[in-house]
Amino acid sequence: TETNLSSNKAYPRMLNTNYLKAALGEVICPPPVWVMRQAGRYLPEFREVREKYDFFKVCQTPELACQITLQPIDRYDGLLDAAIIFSDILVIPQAMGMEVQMLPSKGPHFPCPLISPEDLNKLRMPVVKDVLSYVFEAITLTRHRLNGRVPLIGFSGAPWTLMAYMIEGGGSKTFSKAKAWLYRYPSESKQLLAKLSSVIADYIVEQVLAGAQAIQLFDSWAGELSPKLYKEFGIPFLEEIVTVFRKKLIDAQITERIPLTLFCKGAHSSLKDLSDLDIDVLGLDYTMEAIEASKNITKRICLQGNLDPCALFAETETLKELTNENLKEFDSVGLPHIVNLGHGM
Ligand code: 1CP
Repeated sequence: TETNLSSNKAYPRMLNTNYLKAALGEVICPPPVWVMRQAGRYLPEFREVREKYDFFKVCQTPELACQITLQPIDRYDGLLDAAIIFSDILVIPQAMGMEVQMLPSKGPHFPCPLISPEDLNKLRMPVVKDVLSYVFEAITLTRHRLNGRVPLIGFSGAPWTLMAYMIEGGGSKTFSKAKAWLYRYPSESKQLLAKLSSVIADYIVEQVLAGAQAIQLFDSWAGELSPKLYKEFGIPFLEEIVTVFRKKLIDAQITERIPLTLFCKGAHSSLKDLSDLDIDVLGLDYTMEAIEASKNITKRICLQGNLDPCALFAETETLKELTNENLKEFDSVGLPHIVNLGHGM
């Protein structure tokens, strides 16, 4: 049977469904490959577009976002098994009314981060379908332009990671401001996480309705929390998102199983709890071992990952060896595997 939305006449027929098959539980040989941040600064054609336009201007212009999404698919024609829509996790704080700038060589910057719980009153609950319509338009356009070559992945940041940016105002070494909220204002923190979860659930449902064939949630700063904090402030909100996502898809009469990936960087102690959620793929970061991870999880699920991105700096021969070792390790586990790096390129 054809996997996923391919029965929808509006979209081109899928020519490569290896990513979707693996995500939904099949062992594919050789395993499908894609790369987190595959459309990014390592590509000269990406840097050329970025010289002309502001980062968020690119995100907000469907034609440009589509063009960049296709860059690695065209350059590595036939070698990648999935595309990921070009955007950023920080479009959600923007949609909730916060200003976010992308500073050259510094990364994201919030001029007015959340400082105390009173600031929660400044956040608005957006009508996701309207405020983030540019993302959905980019997805629909890209789904058509991909012409069935590979499936299109949509994504969102996870609640804790987005909360961390909204309070820190950018990247951080210690995340002490965001973690201080969890200790000092636990109930207000949960209010914020619940608001984010509701927006995120709507956001990923709309991405699927716009043509995304799989979804990945990035909890990039999961590993900054103690296992106890992550169990209290991370996992329950992921569970809420997954439950609402599945329910809303049924309500929208999407009957195909839409593969959902959780990439919770550094969440070693929580792999079991994460695998218990109604998800399909668990992303492993480069500090995790497939064999060790497989011992922790309680049901058959696909594993994604996890070569260290910095291994790309090795000599070519060494990189080949490291890649082969990584493939062998996942192979020995016997679960379906999607090859990827253990964090963004
Ligand atoms: O200056 C530039 O040209 C921007 C570099 C860049 C790119 C290419 C940023 C800034 N974001 C992106 C795109 C992006 N971000 C994608 C697109 C799809 C892909 O090809 O993978 C995705 C999925 C993201 C997700 C994202 N943004 C995450 C989660 C993944 C991860 O890396 O952990 C995070 C944490 C962000 C925030 C962000 N955006 C950009 C930067 C440099 C950062 C990280 C900054 C920090 O370390 O705090």
